[in-house]
Amino acid sequence: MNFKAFCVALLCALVFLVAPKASAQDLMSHAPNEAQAYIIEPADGAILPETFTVKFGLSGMDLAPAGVMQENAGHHHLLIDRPEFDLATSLPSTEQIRHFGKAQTETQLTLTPGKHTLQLVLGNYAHVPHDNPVISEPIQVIVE
Ligand SMILES: [Cu+2]
Repeated sequence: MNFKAFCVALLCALVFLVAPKASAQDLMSHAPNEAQAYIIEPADGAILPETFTVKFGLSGMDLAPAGVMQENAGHHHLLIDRPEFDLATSLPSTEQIRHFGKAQTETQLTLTPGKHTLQLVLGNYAHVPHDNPVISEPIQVIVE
């Protein structure tokens, strides 16, 4: 390694060491009190085929794709069968926590027959729920 490369490597190491680590708190966004997420479709208690459409509603805020830092905005996450999650950090992407990071307003969902619970939670550009969490009422559906 020549001297210049050594200096660059040393500088990189220093920057890495002293750079403040972003905490979840820093990544949180504020949501207005009147903001509401809600499931437009299906209706609570609906009896559905295995594949059905879920339509997402949002009022008092705007939709923005993941990665786009915009005030009073976020993207939907569909919670299936009440997964546990932390309101103070980025939502993981799992079978039970589906991200709609392109700011989609609906999806086609396929679930196994039986009772299922659906709920929406808005996340900001970094997939973190807002500090005034925007969470819909859960609905229950029966898949036949
Ligand atoms: Cu997300």
